[in-house]
Amino acid sequence: MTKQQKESKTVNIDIRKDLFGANENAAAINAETLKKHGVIAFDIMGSVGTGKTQLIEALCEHLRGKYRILMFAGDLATTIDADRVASHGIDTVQINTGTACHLDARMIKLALQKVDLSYYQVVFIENVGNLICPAGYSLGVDKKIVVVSVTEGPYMIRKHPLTIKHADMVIINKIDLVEVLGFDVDALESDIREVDAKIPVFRVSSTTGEGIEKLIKALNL
Ligand SMILES: Nc1nc2c(ncn2[C@@H]2O[C@H](COP(=O)(O)OP(=O)(O)O)[C@@H](O)[C@H]2O)c(=O)[nH]1
Ligand SMILES: [Mg+2]
Repeated sequence: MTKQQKESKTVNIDIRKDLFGANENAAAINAETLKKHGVIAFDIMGSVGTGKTQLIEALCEHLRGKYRILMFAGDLATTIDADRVASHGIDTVQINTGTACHLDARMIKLALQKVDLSYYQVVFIENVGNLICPAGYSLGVDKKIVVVSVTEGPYMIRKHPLTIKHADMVIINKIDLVEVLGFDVDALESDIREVDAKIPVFRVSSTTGEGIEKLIKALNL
């Protein structure tokens, strides 16, 4: 055996473990920071166009007299969603991710350092529009909420069950369009239940306000 062979070593790098480990550490710090300031935070995930921003706008309209609210807008490049929420008199923080298809805990940690958290009571985080990537990255919030809607067709849960597995609550939005689309909401809800039999599911319309008060109660707000 040559000297080279005797001394050779193999180093295994588990990228997933390192990446997710670092994220989990940052998420734990975020959770601690939010708890220390008595802030309740929600991570709102879902595909582009399901109504995440409109839902946050509807929630803010109901809650802004009761709580001091901060919204974090995760977006690749624009400030469109932050501007929409700001038009309701809500403070916002824009997080542009560039090419990243999701927010991660380190981005939220940085953002939390830039605000006076002692002023706020509720934080809504709109994740980057994507039903797949955000699911695996904890942000350190109290509840992960997935927004799906009746305009994405009937198969999105069956095609993307992972997001539901990581969530604490599912919102079926745009319920006002069910009749005109002839959409089978019960079938969609049973697809959700196939993935997680116990997950709370709420049917709302962020446009008409249907179901929003019931949702607010369920969020303990
Ligand atoms: N009819 C109807 N339209 C909605 C509802 N929620 C959102 N929308 C519309 O759907 C589009 C996408 O909503 P948006 O909040 O931007 O989705 P996001 O990409 O998930 O943030 C917009 O044109 C909204 O006005 C709803 O409950 N009912
Ligand atoms: Mg949006």
